[in-house]
Amino acid sequence: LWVAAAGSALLASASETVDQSTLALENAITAASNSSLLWGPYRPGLYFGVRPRIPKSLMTGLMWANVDDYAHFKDLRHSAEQGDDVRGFGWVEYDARSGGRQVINDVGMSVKIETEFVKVEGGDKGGNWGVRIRGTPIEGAPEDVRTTLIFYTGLEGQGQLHLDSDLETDGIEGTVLIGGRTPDLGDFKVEITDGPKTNVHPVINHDAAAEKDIQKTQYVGANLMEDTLWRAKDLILQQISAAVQSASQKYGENDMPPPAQIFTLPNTGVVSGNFQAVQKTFEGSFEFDVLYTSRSAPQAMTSGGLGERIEEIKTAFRARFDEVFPLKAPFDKEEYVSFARELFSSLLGGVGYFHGTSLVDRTHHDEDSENFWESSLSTPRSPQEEGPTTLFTATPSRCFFPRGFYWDEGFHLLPIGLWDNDLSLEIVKSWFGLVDEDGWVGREQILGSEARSRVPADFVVQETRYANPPTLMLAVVAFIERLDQQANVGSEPSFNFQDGNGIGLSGGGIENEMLSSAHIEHPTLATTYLNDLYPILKRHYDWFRRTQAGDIKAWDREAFSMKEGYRWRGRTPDHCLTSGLDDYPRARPPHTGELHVDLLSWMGLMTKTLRVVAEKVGEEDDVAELKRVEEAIIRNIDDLHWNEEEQAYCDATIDEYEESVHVCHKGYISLFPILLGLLSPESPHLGAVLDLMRDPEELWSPWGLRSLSKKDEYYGQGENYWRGPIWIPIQYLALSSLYKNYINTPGPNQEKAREIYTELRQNVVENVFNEWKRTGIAWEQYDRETGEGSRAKGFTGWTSMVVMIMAETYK
Ligand code: 6A9
Repeated sequence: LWVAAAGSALLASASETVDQSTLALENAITAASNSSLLWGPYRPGLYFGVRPRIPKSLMTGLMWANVDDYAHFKDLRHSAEQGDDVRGFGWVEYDARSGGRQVINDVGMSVKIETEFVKVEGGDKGGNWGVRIRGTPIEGAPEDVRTTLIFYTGLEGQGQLHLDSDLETDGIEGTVLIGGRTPDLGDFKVEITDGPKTNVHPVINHDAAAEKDIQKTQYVGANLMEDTLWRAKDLILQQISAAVQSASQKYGENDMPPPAQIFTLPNTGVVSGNFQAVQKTFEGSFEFDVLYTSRSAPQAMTSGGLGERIEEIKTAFRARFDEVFPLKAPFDKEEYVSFARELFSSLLGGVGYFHGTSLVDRTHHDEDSENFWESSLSTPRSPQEEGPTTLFTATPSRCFFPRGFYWDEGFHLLPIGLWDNDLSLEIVKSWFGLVDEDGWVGREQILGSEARSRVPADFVVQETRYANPPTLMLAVVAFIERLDQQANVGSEPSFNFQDGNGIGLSGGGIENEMLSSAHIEHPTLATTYLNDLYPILKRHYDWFRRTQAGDIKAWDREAFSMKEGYRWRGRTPDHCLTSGLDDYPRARPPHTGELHVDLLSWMGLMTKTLRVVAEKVGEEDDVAELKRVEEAIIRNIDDLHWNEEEQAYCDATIDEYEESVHVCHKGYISLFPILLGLLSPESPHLGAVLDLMRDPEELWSPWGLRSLSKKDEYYGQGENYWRGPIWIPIQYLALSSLYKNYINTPGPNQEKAREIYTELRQNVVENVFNEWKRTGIAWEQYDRETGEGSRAKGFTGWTSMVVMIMAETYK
């Protein structure tokens, strides 16, 4: 049943298929293949889609629809969409190395779908995997609800697929087998079983039934052109509408066969095409398996093995979760535990692997001349297609923004790094692999046509002068802290590198345990990793300092600290998307003499991080220079941005009399020196900033800190995205910094800090939890006056950081 060896063209060496553009820190395919991270549900924009971390290879996906009537099929589920009538979906237990369980409460289709995904090591091609797909009528739906499901495999790049139907496994007919081979995966087979005998297939009494046996399976095969595989749903809808049309011609509207009969694939097509779809239709509850076996694996993936493995994973996941995130009172009760597990699993299950070209504008709009923002708004963009590149990353929201965002990622990596340090390093490496020769990396990674299809045209082009907060520094710091902790304690090591490859250029340093116990067995390899990272980190840092530099000549300050003032590029009168805080009010109109307090703070964090890495890799000269910059930044936070009258940190600009003035819109940006731990506990300004946080007329609400003060003229105005709503990553930064820097340092503000910490933690967790209970999901933000979840649904990106807040595992 294995596909016979193909011609030598198919056996091209693996390296030929690697993108030349991403060689910097990108894994070689062989390394990826050897690792336990090769396979995964790495198409997080789909409800379920497994692919390997190989640019062009095997892609799989799942679709389903209710077939009790003719109306539902057009909404055939495939990519997760914000508008779908789904009451929550996501992984409830998930580990990137072994697998887990996802639940999709599909109210619209009257069915709860579960996907239980497992991986089994073995052989030298990344091992086997399997998924059990289970359906149960949702509460209130009839027990005999009819559901049709389509599982497909498709090949991008070289290789072949071949379908064989009507086979028997374990004495049950109806198994379909797709055999295949690619240069990287070798030979493999994918079995789609018919599941246990308890499954019921609809019995069709209509005359048309005789023509087609829908008792077991249908299928269709095709040869798809390059880069069309991601439109698999269109192809299926096309097939089905042809079937509906021919039925209506034959039987007329009044004698149409039932939908379960009509909405079926034709059992024809190219059985050796690069796209093979298999369909099953059930009545009531059902389950069946998809089993992928690599020929190089010592044993085949079986339904029995899959079932056992699922149970093991569940038990191991729970035990490990309690260890990594020991939830602290009052959040240690059972209902909070399942909430926390689900949020974290969904974050981890949202990790994807992306490949494709990007649209980049390198023309450098002049933002250093007067009225620049008027001209840059009117100048047409001149995007070039670049790449292709690849990215391994978590995603903010699977149903709305299923792609990589630079500043979201640093937040994602904090919980992920606690769970699986090596995985977090793979992701960091992947992002730094995108840093270009100048040191720039695009804020939003929209790679390939599938990703592009989900983004409005205005947002697609990335500009090489535009930045975004360098949060990946947080992940690097967390890694170094784990390293140090291990060295100091000398107890149970806290993470792991294997087989001498390090995690650097050669890749392959990924452990192969079932659940990665986060420990280092070879600390020397950690140094290799940092050695590889350092030059890129430095290039990236230099890019920030060069391109986001502020013009501070209007500020009469002492020479030493003069240079350290910064300005986000990419401003318009109402927006500063590059800051991440989109419509947060800034100077009006934009000015070349503006200085942004949040950016100066980020530069402080970045400088400090680079300095710590420089110390680790022994770059003595850099250490000395970075220390000086760090001190200058800390001094300038006060010198340039503290406003005595307002008792707050503020942005600055140049007014119409060419005078330097502060622009004070109190809110998140006023907190940045505290959020990033740059304000000493002895600072004379600490008390005022804490008061601003705690004042219900300003930032304090019973659900968390508001993004903008209630007293600000822009509060709740306009688009109202960052003008009041409550955002979880900022709550995390505030809590983390209070906890680490201020509540344990004796002084006049210690009590205040402690009080804020305790209440804020309680408020934030309670609200995200209550909203999850009420709506079934995590939200992008929470209303400033009611606490209600709003904007993007299923936002299990940085909102999932509440898990760390519950466990008080601040990094
Ligand atoms: C819109 C619409 C189907 C906006 O979480 C990602 C980012 C954050 O980095 C940023 O701080 N979000 C925040 O202000 C979402 C950005 C989405 C932009 C693209 C596409 C999809 O239409």
